[in-house]
Amino acid sequence: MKLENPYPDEAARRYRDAGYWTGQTFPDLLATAAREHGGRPAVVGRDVHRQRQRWTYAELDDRARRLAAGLAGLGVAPGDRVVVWLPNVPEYLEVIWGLFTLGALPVFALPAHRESEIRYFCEHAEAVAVVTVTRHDRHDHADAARRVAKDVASVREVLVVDEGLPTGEPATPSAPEPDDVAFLQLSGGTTGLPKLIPRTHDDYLYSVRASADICGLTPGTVFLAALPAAHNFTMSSPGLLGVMHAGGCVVTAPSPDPDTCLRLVADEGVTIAAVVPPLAAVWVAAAEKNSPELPTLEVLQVGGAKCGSELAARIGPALGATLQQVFGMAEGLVNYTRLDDPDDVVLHTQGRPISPDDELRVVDPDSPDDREVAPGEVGALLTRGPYTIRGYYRAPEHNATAFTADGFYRTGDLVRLDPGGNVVVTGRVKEQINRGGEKVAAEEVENHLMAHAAVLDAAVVGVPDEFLGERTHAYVLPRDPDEAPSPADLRRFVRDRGVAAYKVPDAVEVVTSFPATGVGKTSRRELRAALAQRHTEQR
Ligand code: J2J
Repeated sequence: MKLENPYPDEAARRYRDAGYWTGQTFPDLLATAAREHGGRPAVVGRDVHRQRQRWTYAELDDRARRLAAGLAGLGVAPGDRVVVWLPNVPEYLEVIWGLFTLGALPVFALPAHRESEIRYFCEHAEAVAVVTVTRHDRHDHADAARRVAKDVASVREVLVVDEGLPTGEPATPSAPEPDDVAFLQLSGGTTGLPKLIPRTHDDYLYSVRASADICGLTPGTVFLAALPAAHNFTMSSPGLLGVMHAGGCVVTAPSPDPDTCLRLVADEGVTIAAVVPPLAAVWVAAAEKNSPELPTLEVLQVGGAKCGSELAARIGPALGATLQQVFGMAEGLVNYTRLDDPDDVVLHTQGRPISPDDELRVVDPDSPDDREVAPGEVGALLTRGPYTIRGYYRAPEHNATAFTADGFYRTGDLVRLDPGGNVVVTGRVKEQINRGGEKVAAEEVENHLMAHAAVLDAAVVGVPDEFLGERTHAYVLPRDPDEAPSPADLRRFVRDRGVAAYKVPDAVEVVTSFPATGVGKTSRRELRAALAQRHTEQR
C-alpha cells in the first residue's frame, strides 16, 4: 500500500540524499538483528500463560517466520490490514514481526480499547483479522473481537494468542518497497472518530534509528516496556524498535505499577524505561519510600504529557537515573532532551527535534494565514519533516484542515522555542484532553453521551487534575430536566457502549443550560472554553 498523501518528490529526494531514508524496511531490521545479534536476548517477559520467556533474536526471527507462514496459510496476504489488540507480552513482538515478515500491515490498537473502537478500526482499515487474547484487564477481548468479526465483512479471522497461533515452515520475509505503508498507528484524535496514521518503512525507521542514536542504545541496552507496547512512544522513541535496531533486550511489563516495574528494573538489569508523568510520579514516590537498589537504570524517559519541573527535579535523586523529556506524536515529530543537556534544559523543556530537517513553525493561532509569532513567543506548533505524515489514512476532509497547504501538520500544541531551539509545551489549541498521556477527543465522548435517548446535548472539557494533569468533565443537557439521567447512569451508558475506560468521563454534571458564551453563533470551541473557564473559577 502506498501513501494517499505522499511526500512531494523534491522532499523525498532531499530526505534520501541526506541519508535519512536509507531504503531499510521492517523485514530488513529483523533480518539484520537476527544476523548480527542472533544469540542475544531480544525479549524477556511473561507470556500469555504467565510463563517467563526469554527469546533470542534468532528465536524471535524463527517464530516470526513460522507465524508469517501460518498466517499466509489462513489467507492473510501482503498488504492486508490486521488489528493487533494485545497487552505487553513477548508474543506481542512475535505477532507484529510475523505480520511485518508476511508484509501485512498491523493496526495498533491499545489493550484499553473496547469493542466499539476495535469495530471502527476494522471497518475503517477493512482489516482481514484481529489478533488478541482471551481476556485482559477483566474484559473478554476474544468475545468482543468475535462479535466484531461477525458484523464486519472484511474480518475473516480472530486469532487468540493463548489458543495458539497458526504456524508453518519458516517463510521467506516479504520484500516491501521502502515507500510502502508499513502499518497504521492511532491518533489521539480531536474529532468524533479516531484517525489512522499511515507510516512508511523509510520514514518510521529513520526516526527509530536516529532515536536509538540520540538515546545511546547499544546491545547492552535493556528497555522496560511499561506503557502499552502499541503506543508510539513505547514502540519507537526509541522504544522496542530502537532497542531491536541496537540489538538490545526488551522486557515486557505486565503492569506499569511501581511494584512490578521497579522489581523488573532490579531483576532484569533494566537500563532505560519510558513512562508518562503520572507514572513517573508514582515510581518516584515508591522509590523515595523504599530506596530500592537500581544500579543499572541509566535513563528514565518521560513524555506523552507535560512533565512539570518539580516532578522532573525529583526523578534523578529518587531513581538514580538521568531524566529525558520526550515530546512526540504518532503523526511524526519527536523531540528529546539530550542525555548531556544541562539541568535547566532537562528540567524545564521538552527537548528538540530528532532531525536537522524537522521544520518547526510557531504561529499565531488566531491568524488565518498562519503568521509566525516573534522568536520566543508562544504560538501554535506546525511541523513538517522526514518522518511526519502529510495526511491521515482515508480522511480527506479532516486532512484539509489538519495540514497546511504546504504540508505542515497542525499539531494543536501551544509551544515556545527557547534560544537553543528547545521546545517548551505550554498548552494546546486542539479539542483534545490529555489525561496523563491518554488522549481523549472531546467530540468523540460527546457523541457517545448524545447517543443516550434522554440527552439533548453534551460538552466535554478538560479540568486541572493534580495527578493526571487533566481529567474529563462532561456537561450534559437533558431533553427533559424532570427526567434527566443521573451522572452514574450516564457514565455507565458510555462504558457500556464499549469504549476504553479512559474515555468515560471522570465527572458528569447535568445542567439545565450551557452558559452563554457571548452574542451570536456559539462554536463548540467557545462553548468548551467557557465551560472549562467556569470550572476553573469554581475552584
Ligand atoms: C507535553 N505534551 C506532550 C510532552 C506528547 C513519544 C512521546 C510521546 C508521544 C505521544 C509519542 C508531550 N509534553 N512531553 O508519539 O513518539 C502531547 C502533545 C502531542 C500529543 C501526541 C512519542 N508528549 N504530548 O504522546 O500521538 O499534545 O504521542 O501533540 O499519543 O501528546 O500524542 P500521541
